[in-house]
Amino acid sequence: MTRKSGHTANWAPSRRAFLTGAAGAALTTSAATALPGAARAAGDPAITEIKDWNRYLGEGVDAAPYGAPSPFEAHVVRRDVPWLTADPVSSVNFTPLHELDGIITPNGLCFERHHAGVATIDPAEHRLMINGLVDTPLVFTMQDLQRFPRENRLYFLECAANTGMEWRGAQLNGCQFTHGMVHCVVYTGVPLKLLLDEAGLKASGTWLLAEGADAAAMTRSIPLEKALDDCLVAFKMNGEALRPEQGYPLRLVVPGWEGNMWVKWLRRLEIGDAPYAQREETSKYTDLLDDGTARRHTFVMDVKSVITSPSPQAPVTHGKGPLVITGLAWSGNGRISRVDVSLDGGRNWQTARLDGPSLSKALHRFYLDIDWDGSELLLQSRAIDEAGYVQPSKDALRAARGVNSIYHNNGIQTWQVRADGVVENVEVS
Ligand SMILES: Nc1nc2c(c(=O)[nH]1)N[C@H]1C(S)=C(S)[C@@H](COP(=O)(O)O)O[C@H]1N2
Ligand SMILES: [Mo]
Repeated sequence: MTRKSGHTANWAPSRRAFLTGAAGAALTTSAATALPGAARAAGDPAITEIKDWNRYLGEGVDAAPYGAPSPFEAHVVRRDVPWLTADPVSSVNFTPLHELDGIITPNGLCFERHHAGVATIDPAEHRLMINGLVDTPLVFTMQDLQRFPRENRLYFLECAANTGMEWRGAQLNGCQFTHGMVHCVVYTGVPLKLLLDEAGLKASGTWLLAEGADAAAMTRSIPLEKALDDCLVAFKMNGEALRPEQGYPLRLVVPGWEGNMWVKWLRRLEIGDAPYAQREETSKYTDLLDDGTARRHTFVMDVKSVITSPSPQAPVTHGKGPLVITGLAWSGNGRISRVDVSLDGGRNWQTARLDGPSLSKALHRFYLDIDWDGSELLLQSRAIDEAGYVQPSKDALRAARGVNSIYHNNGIQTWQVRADGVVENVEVS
């Protein structure tokens, strides 16, 4: 506070006096309305007094060559649950869904799931190989890949373990932790089909093995049909280079399918005539059923939704009256056609308002704007996709799949909003 303007200081008191007088009169006529902000016209110092940021020059253009959020948003970060995994290099953190709006996840907030830490790759040294049942095995540099026609597409990525801790009952107190293994960004990349055509597929090829360049050398089998349909080899997210955490310089995009198949730090694609039975598709990412058999190859992430606010980390702090209920819905089968919201644990449902673009295999944003009477709510959301699938209750899921599962839980979530506005994770099935 080195520079002060005598001018402003002289001017401010008279303006304050004026506002206080005017507001006193206004309040008597508008006291009956419950308009948010109406009472504040009585003379809130935050509007009547000039703040330092309104008085002094701010930082110049070069203060942050790569921008960062406001310091007042410092709490909006990915978070992990330390007891979930033994070590941070084979672990996960979670997208702060309760703080976000719209459908795009900012790059720095996309949850991370690594099996052997983040590979730091020099793009000049990175290669993508295509081998196996092809006419001509090929090795591409990053520059080679950028000479193919490229496309931009918005997709969600959801880890199959998202909501896995909630199978048996309500566990983690916040949608960041129960549902935060999902993100949605615009990918720029080359359709995988173009690269496979360049190598020339042999008629006997039916499966593809994707391999990462990280210390886990993660590998997954993908049916060739999917690879030729809508998969991308992506090098950008939300317009800028992939973040290291998301697979810089190259990742596979497998729209609508479980996140584990979206191999990061992609270095090799092998064409074969059968699935490769890798660790991540046999002992992991399979669903142990009640009869002791395991469901395998559950690739599609089924229709799902969650209310992001109010939620345990986003309580209602403003009391009764207008309340915005909002959340996200998504489906690996295509677009979301409808989202219903219940205020009473699933007895009655109202159709929510979808807002923003409705794109296949992308997050959809929904809202229900209510006038809250201050009584307890049991909030639920239920999404329906364009294939006609309806998000199931957790009881329906358990009836079909038992309680041994970890992966692929798309059951309906319940938040209890108490009269004091505090929100808890509860189960109502
Ligand atoms: N090479 C490699 N690819 C990987 C992984 C990995 O550990 N190594 N993790 C997978 C898993 S389990 C998921 S859920 C997604 C997570 O992607 P994200 O870190 O961009 O959120 O990447 C997948 N791709
Ligand atoms: Mo995952």
